[in-house]
Amino acid sequence: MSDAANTELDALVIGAGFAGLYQLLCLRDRLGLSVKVLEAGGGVGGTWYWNRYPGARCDSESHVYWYTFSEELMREWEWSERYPGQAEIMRYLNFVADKFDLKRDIQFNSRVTSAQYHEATNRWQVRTEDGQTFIAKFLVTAVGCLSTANVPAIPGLQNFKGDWYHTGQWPHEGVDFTGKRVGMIGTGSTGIQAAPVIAARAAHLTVFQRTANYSVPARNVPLTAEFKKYVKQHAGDIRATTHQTYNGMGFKVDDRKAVETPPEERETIYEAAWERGGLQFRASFQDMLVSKEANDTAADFIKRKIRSIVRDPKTAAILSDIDHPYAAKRPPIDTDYFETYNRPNVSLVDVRATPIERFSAAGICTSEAEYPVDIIVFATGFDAMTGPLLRMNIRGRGSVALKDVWEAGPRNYLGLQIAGFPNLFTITGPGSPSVLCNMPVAIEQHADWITDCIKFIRAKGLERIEARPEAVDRWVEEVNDVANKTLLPLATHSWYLGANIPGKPRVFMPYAGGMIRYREICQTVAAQDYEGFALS
Ligand code: N01
Repeated sequence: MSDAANTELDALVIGAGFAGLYQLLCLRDRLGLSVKVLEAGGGVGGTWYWNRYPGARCDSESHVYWYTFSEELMREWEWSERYPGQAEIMRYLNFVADKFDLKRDIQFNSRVTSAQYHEATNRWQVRTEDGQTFIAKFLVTAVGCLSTANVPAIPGLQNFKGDWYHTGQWPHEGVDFTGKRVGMIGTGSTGIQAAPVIAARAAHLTVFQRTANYSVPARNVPLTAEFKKYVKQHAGDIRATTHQTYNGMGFKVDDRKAVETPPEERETIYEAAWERGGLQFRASFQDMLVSKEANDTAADFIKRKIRSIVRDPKTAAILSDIDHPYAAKRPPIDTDYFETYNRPNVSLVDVRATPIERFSAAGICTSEAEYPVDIIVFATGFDAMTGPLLRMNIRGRGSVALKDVWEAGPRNYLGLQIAGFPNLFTITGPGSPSVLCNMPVAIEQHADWITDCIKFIRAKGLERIEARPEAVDRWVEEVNDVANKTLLPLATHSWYLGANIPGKPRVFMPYAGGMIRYREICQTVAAQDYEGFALS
């Protein structure tokens, strides 16, 4: 611990996105702790700081994609569109950080490279890339679930003479596609958002699709003055609704069942949901994510829509040849995605049939052909959920490495604490609803729970909290049980299962029991003096 900048704190938070900002506010302003946030980026924003790719926009509607801890803040801020775009979210998070004077306690451009728990002192020692060391009693990771970019290890990228970019590490100055031949790999939520915008500027866009994907129109629009007024007047009601819905959204899942609804009526319901647009499509029927028969009706509807939009039958067949249940992978929403394939400057390559084998100096080579391009866009996703935690080299009691403890997959209690890692809290970690929930709702619940927990520890004159191994076993079982009651594990190549990263253990990572159930469990645990945790 001999480094120059050896700062001792009550709490250290890693990450200055939605989670880190609110956790800082809670611990500093409500508990009066000395707190610092270390952030790898040059500003606040987290995922939105890095994901500046063309078309980047949230899929939660703006009136629920924000903090709700302050009704004053909810009345002060005004969103301009149905879904907030990346730039507007950045303005919002900067507005919040400035309003609550948060930036003075955030150290930017500081990537954490190790975090080590010292038993003798009951302190965490955290190091940054530039060699600084920080000492803190409590360590909170607010590193996001989708912040470790996955650039697939396809040979030859170093030989490629053009430029390449991963969407999750997009240059701040932007990329000029004018007159360029662009090859984009990946058709997840990101690729589906980026393709129409790139196609509108590039000379030619070739999309390389491995797994065909569903998408429903977002139907983004500017918000009317009337709706903005409604949001201001009903800030409290909107907050209450997001606490009463399965996934923290502003809409409820309908009570009716697809399998019990006559086909013509079902078609009318899907048609209306398609026209309304957005993630609400999956709320059309309550059995959509638990019954394959019900899900097939939604899948069939969307596949027919794809075939009716895309004019070239061969392209339409490749796009609609979808092998997993609807919404078993994260369901994208889009603006003119399938319509983009009707443009003369867009083509699709099926890399399931003809895999990408290597990059050449000129472009992308599949088993069948070489596609010369000037720019390659990797919309290839992330080492999700565990990736951002494991890359920080976290070591707990006895210097045991988190990567060894999680060798067979993540194991923790409530998604919040790991046995053997005292006083370490993970916001939206694996085993929490996180990515299956509207993120700010999940984040506020976690940060509030952690704040109450630390308050309790201090009030009782305690020093340490640590998940008990038996509580971890119980929680892992609960996470598996609730996932197995749904169709979610059936998308065997999904990042929810870690299947997008070669060699990663296949474990269903998020908690699929819903935010309401999760919140209740966390409340009960706290009310029972933190049952399942060892306090000392
Ligand atoms: O990443 P993904 P993403 N060769 O992992 C393909 C959130 N998000 O960045 O399916 C060829 O979903 C891969 O193919 P396959 C949201 O939670 C939200 O799009 O593995 N292809 C897939 O098509 C989302 O789910 C918003 O076969 C390869 C794609 O790359 C999450 O972020 C917007 C390949 C990756 O899709 C991640 O989305 C954007 C290879 N070697 C993102 N490797 C909104 O709020 C990967 N692929 C709207």
